[in-house]
Amino acid sequence: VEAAIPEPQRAAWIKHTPKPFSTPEEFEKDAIRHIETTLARSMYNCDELAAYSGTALAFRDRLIMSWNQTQQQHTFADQKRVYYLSLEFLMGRALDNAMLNVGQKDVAAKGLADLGFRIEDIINQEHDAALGNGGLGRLAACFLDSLASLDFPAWGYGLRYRYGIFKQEIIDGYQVEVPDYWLDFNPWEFPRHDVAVDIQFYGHVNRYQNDEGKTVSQWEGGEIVRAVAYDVPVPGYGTETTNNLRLWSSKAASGEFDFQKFNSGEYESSVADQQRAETISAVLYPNDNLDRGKELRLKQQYFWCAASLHDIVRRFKKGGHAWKDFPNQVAIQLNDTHPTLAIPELQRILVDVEGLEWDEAWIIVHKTFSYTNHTVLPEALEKWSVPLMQLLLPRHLQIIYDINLQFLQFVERTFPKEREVLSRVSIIEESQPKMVRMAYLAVIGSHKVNGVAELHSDLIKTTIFQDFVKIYGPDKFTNVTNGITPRRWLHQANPRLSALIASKLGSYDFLKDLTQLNKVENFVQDQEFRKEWREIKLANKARLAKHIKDTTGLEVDPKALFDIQVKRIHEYKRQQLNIFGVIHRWLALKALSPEERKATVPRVFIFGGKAAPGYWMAKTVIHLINQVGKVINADSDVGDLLKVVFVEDYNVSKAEIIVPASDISEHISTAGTEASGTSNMKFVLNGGLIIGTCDGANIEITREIGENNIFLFGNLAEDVEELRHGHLYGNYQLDEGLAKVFDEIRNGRFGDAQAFTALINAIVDHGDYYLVSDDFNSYCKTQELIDEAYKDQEEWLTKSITSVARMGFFSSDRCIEEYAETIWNLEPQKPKESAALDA
Ligand code: 6GP
Repeated sequence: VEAAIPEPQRAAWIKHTPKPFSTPEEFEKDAIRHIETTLARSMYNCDELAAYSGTALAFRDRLIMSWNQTQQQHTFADQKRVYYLSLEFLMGRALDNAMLNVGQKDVAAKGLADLGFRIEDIINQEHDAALGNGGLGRLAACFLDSLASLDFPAWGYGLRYRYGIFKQEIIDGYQVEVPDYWLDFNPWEFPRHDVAVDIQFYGHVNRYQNDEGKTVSQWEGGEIVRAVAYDVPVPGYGTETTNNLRLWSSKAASGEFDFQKFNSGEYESSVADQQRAETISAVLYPNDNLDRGKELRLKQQYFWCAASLHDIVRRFKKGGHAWKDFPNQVAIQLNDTHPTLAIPELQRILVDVEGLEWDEAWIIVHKTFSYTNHTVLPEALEKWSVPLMQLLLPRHLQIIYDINLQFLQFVERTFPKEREVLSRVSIIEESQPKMVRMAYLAVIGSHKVNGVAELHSDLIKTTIFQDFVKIYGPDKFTNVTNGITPRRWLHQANPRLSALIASKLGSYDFLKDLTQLNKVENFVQDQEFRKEWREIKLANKARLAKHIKDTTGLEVDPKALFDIQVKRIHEYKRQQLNIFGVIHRWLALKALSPEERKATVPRVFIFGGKAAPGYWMAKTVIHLINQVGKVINADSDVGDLLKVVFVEDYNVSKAEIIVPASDISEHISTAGTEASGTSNMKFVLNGGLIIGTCDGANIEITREIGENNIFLFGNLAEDVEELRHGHLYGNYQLDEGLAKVFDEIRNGRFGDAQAFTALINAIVDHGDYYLVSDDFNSYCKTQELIDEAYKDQEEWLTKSITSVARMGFFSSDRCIEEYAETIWNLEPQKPKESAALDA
């Protein structure tokens, strides 16, 4: 308040407050000013990167104005906010999204054309913000878009990694990881050097009596690292609301370097301190659905949780409310268990720092937090070793022990006769060394726990959290099926389809209420509409074919059936099933006469995705795909009837090209392993059909679009356990077709057979945990059905249109409304002036 401009002088301020541009000329003025002054370039020195930078800065100015307005309004309204804590935000590019969300893309296109640039080229200059691995991180990004578009007072909190997920290069068929220098120029962030929090590590706990004779604990000594905030504006679509994503960056607490050390000649060690501090936010761990238990990762987690909570508590205290009101002002959503340390940290702040009694603090904590589980895979469930936590966070470990003690006493009172339950549900696993089970801590410290698709939410109740359902009752556990933002995944990625739909529905309102897509079904027999739909798909395939040609040199025919599997490479996602199927198809094709071959449907199999650098089996799958591609693509027997492509460095901006270009996409995880999947939703929303197992959200997609519009195959989740048991203890029978595929690989058809031994042995010798052989026949048969179905192009088109029309449920807006109502108890805060919806 002391920093406010005095009343009499405010008129001058208001007069000169920048006005957002709304014509091409005004846009050009802003962009050119930035190019000339912020970038110190001229018209003789303005390449596409400079034009991108100027454009981005002009849009950033617009966003920051609505950001200021939104934040002021939210502070003034003093109502509940939600904080989404996620170690990953896979945002992708920001410019196209910003232009569309503020409704000024046409203006910018015209302005850029006046200056001699094509807007697509300018958009392509931007580096993806790749601060995530896969589904979990992209979901967080879709949620931010929905939260802003629906005017919810919401902040994201994450880490500002200096290096995002590595860039993938394919060299001689192998994945090679290259660092991602995305921060070289990033116009979308605002450093807030005034928002810094000192974070403590190591040290010891002191217990003493305070003046009132109460025993209190104090965490003392150790090391301090500074967290500095970087803010990224998140614009809503068709609204003035611009929310904030706050990313923390680590710095040495002594500032640039320790001047005392410097002055005493210890220059090197003062620089080393600086570097050690910066290491905390240096890299994103490149594991998807896998926990590695590395010390630096625990440091990242605490650093980010502590900085975020400090910020949240500071904002709460400014409102002057009583502590018991904290859960009425603050909801904190834990995106998987990565931010679980926020639970003991809030308890520590309330008890040790603010002096609340343990029990009243715990009520506040428990009402504030809720937790989303994203996986049942055992290798992904986080556990931290007790000795490591004792060293790094001694006070938190005590608090966790106290939480556990209270919880176990409660369980004992409730189930006095079932003593074995106690060791099963204890937060501390009695192993060597002892481990802290983070998922249990998250369940105990939250008022709601949700899974991300119906099957998954049922599974967590009967497997990993079974005992907790008994203890707390079923109401604590709920489902919120994932969703995707139609702004990025339809409007931005597939502008022609979005425009076609808008032309029939009369407006772009469906982008804010995706259920309106159901009206598309009225046009399914409209010949003109069908023709355009088909042309758009073909054009999208041609765009992808061009990308493939430019990046790999391979020519593929856009008229062929495009069959796409893009996602992280993982044994449970079964890219190996797909590539074995390709080999099977190739063998079948070669066995046909040239005449018979002519009657078959040409297919292009397109793969993409990163393997975790230490995940050897996943890397072997990438190698096999590339080796198979090399052989098949050069085989004149099959020619254009079969092609295999691996698209390098799959990321969000590549997905925007790939997703609209599918005829079929593959979502073929072993039943019960894929929590939800979200790319399945993206592909169907863009008029592609899917082949999939009865897993994750595939099941709900089927329910919405109808069984006739999806190609399901394979064993059901309920049968998986028995099948696995049979593999180990019964008489294991390898599928015949698959056996022939393995023979080819073993015979060296695809290069050094040794390279693929482990992949085959996992199936034939080690129990085929992912049921590749069990599902192989059903998979191949279903692929044949797809060939047949594709021959009837009219029927295929009907399926495509009908499916899109029925996808309204899968908007992340629906998903966020569910969280707001059933978990956060959160109301939107409409901006005072709202922008009109606009392309
Ligand atoms: C993923 C799940 O594997 C995917 O099925 C789901 O759609 C996505 O989360 C969003 O809910 N999980 C992860 O990426 C992960 O690392 C720990 O979970």
